Amino acid sequence: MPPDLLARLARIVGDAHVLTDADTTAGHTVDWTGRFRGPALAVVRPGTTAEVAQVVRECAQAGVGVVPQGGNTGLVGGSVPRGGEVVCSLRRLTRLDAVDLRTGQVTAGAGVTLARLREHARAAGWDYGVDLAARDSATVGGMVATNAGGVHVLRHGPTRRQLVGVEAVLADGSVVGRLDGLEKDNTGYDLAGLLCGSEGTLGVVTAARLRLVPPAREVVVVLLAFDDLDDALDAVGHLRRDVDCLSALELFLQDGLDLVCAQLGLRAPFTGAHRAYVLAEAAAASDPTPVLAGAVDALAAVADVAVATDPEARRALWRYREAHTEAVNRLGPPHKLDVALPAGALAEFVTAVPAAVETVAPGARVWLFGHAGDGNVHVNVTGVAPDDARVTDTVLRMVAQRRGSISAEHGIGVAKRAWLHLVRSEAEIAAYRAVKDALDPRGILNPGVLLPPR
Ligand code: FAD
Ligand code: 2HG
Ligand code: ZN
Repeated sequence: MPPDLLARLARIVGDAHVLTDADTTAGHTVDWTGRFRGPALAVVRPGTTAEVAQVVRECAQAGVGVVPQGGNTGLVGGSVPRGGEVVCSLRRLTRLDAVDLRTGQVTAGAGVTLARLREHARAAGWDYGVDLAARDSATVGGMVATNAGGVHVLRHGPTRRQLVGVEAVLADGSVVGRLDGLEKDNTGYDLAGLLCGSEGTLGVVTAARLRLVPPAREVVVVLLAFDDLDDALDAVGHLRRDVDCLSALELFLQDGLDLVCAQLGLRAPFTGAHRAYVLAEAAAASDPTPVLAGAVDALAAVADVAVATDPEARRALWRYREAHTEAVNRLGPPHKLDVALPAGALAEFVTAVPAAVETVAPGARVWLFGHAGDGNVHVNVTGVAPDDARVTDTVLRMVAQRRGSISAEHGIGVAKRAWLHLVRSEAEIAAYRAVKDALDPRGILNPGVLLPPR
């Protein structure tokens, strides 16, 4: 590394935006879970796309890796340094243009948080189709880079579906991308689609042109208790069929609910204990309560029901589900295995995982919850050392045997890169390598993420 790299970076972004001391870099060098951490050469905070381009160019010339970082809420270890890279924090890219009322699109800088984006869209009479519990910190750049899913995938799809265009800085410092908002433009390769989900390994996202959705004016949430997991998953199918305005279908289990209530001091929603809970949300222009209530009445085997229509009561029901991540983290850094299963294998997988984990990590605790409507289960395991690979190996092999996905929505990061071969062929991994080598031949961008180092 040239000795004057930090001075060169400071000339680009200003001294105040090159952080090197442990106190100010601490929040950038350890991930949200506390499981992944590493030293950074510096944390650099560019304020414009041009500054990002110069920072990347300088680092490339110096042969120093760049770890793009947004809100640092990623859960697979991809947003923190591993060995003295420059962390490029995009949080100062907070451009948020006026909503285009004719197209229902908006251009947002990479550092705009999800909460601010949704508030901005709503103020203009629209909404944004992706929502997730890390909304106050997760950024547009991070959500594009991970193709973030969240609770409304069932209705609006993941981030990729909201994307009209992306502006990004490539590994050589060149700026590519289109923010012109053309809904139809079949000209060449889909660079925005390629950058989406690339986890900072192909380019640094600096802005995105996003498609908005009509706002949900009337919303109702129900929490359904079941004493049998198959009954709960059958209910998921029936609700999908009978409620055309469903916007979320989530799943959690009794031990997770107990943990959330204990850790956050919440009262349990029902007096009795149950095997599984399905949270269903319906949203429409006119009150969806009758259609959702009718569909719930037609369900067999519902053990208990809570209904919420006003915003505070809805938030209270959502809290039982959304607070799982926070509650689990309070037990110590978890292993997070975000997986998807074919519908027919979901119940059997959920039932089999705890015993399988017990065989390789006796005494470890398994917490299962997720987006039932998408076949997406979050397997969280606590009580295992951060670098113990046995649990990951066991669970991901179970997923692969059942023809599921080892990364439903969080990405591969460093946490799962060693298991990519379970679900991607040699030819597919070689194609990923070829794309990476073509766009980043020196391996500058997020080295070690997604593909194992050579
Ligand atoms: P970071 O954590 O900073 O980065 C994530 C990855 O993207 C890293 O690889 C990083 O290098 C890369 N990156 C970040 N910014 C850029 C950029 N501008 N250009 C290029 N690469 C970049 N995820 C879901 O999909 N669904 C959920 O429901 C969900 N719920 C969550 C709930 C909680 C409580 C928490 C803590 C996390 C949750 N997540 C969820 C994970 C996380 O919030 C998402 O992955 C989110 O998209 C990350 O955004 P971020 O800005 O924090 O990115
Ligand atoms: C969620 O759905 C997030 O709540 C986080 O994707 C999942 O904590 C997790 O494992
Ligand atoms: Zn999730």
